[in-house]
Amino acid sequence: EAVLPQEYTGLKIEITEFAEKAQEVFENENFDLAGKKVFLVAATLRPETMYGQTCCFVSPKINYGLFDAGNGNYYICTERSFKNMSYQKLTPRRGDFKPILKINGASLIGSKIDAPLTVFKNLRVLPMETVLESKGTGVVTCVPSDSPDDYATTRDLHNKADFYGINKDWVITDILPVIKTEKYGDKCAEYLVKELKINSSKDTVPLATAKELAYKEGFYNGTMIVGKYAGQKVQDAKEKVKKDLIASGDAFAYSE
Ligand code: A2H
Repeated sequence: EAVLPQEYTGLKIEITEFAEKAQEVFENENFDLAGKKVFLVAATLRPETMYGQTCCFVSPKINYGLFDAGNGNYYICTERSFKNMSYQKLTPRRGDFKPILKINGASLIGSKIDAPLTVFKNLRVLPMETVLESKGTGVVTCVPSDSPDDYATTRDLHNKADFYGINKDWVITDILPVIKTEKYGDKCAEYLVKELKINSSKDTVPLATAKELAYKEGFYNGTMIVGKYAGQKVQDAKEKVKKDLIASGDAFAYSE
């Protein structure tokens, strides 16, 4: 466990059409969506990769909260993370972290979303079994170019859509190259998953190795190949993209 606080980018991913099960939850709880904007808040350490988002992951095992974030905005995230936000001046009232309602990750799957910066269209909420409730917001945005976990999960979802209870068409399998390194090319996650012969999103030990290698190589030796900072070092672009996302109201800095 890290001793220093970790600063995440909390990315606001708008839900534009809720899955039927989620709509039922809202109806039963008398929560009227009219005039409201609801966001899944994904916690990421790699804001510079957001151009390549292909879906947003929630855990079917986690009970999320729906929280009033002020100004007609509502967040879906773990209660634990909204509590932290409430002590970081990121919510309307310090120490107020009571959810309006609780909603299981499973009922959100299939919802349509709009994620900032991504070049892909028609993104969906999809399941990821390895999302931890104890870290970040419990919501993970999927970037298969640079995250071995995201790449392996996407591959599993596509190959076993029925098993996961999802529609195969919801899984975007295209990968946008975002960062280039000498060592791993321009899709480092795919490269490392193949190199380390990782067969499944549940191969936690080699996936941790792949994650470490991808992170270090990308950060120290990577060059951006898309977006406003194309041609710049990842080390320089990272903070700039984060600042831009915060300035446009699409994200906020969140620590834990
Ligand atoms: B990262 P750390 Cl492109 N459970 O964002 C499991 N994983 C979680 C999580 C949770 N509750 N909350 C966040 N994460 C993921 C992008 C990314 C990430 C890329 C490459 C590597 C990478 C797109 N997914 O993470 O344990 C989120 O995925 C590898 C470091 O706090 C978040 O950043 O170090 C990262 O793990 C935070 O992990």
